[in-house]
Amino acid sequence: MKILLSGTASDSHTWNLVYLRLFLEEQGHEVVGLGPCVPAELLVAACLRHAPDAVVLSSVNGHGYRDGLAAVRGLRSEPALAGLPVVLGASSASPDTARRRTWPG
Ligand code: B12
Repeated sequence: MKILLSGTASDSHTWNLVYLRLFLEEQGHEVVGLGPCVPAELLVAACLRHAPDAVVLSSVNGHGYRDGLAAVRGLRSEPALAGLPVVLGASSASPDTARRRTWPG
């Protein structure tokens, strides 16, 4: 499976992305990594360019809800990406962000 891995717009943390990339590659997935601080417009452009099977978003700085909504709204505004599975995970270091969201479902 080709997975596009990305940090969220306001989040500059990087070790989460390094860890997740290694983990996903160990599971046999091809990973396209965009790095941290990725605005929704860049995420959308990268998805159109790379045509991933799924998007994994990582947010640990506490702004995952706001950033995640903006990212998913951006993706859903593109007809070609309207059904693309997205998972957003957050840090377990803070109870506020120890949540996981998936779209759709
Ligand atoms: C190192 C660190 C930094 C470094 C980052 C250096 C770098 N290049 O990455 C520096 C000092 C720059 C930094 C800055 C900030 N940080 Co900081 N940082 C940390 C710290 C100590 C460790 C993070 C880390 O690298 N962990 C190692 C990686 C491997 O683990 P991880 O990030 O937890 O990721 C794992 C899980 O979260 C999970 N996961 C992550 N994403 C996803 C996605 C999916 C789909 C799934 C399934 C799982 C998953 O899997 C990962 C691997 O196990 C944490 C506290 C902590 N102990 O966790 C705070 C922490 C994340 N930081 C925090 C904050 C607030 C900030 C700042 C806003 C501070 C400030 N006032 O400037 C800024 C952020 C600026 C920004 N724009 O984002 C808070 C976030 C609070 C919150 N979530 O509500 C934390 C939790 C500290 C705290 N307790 O307050 N930080």
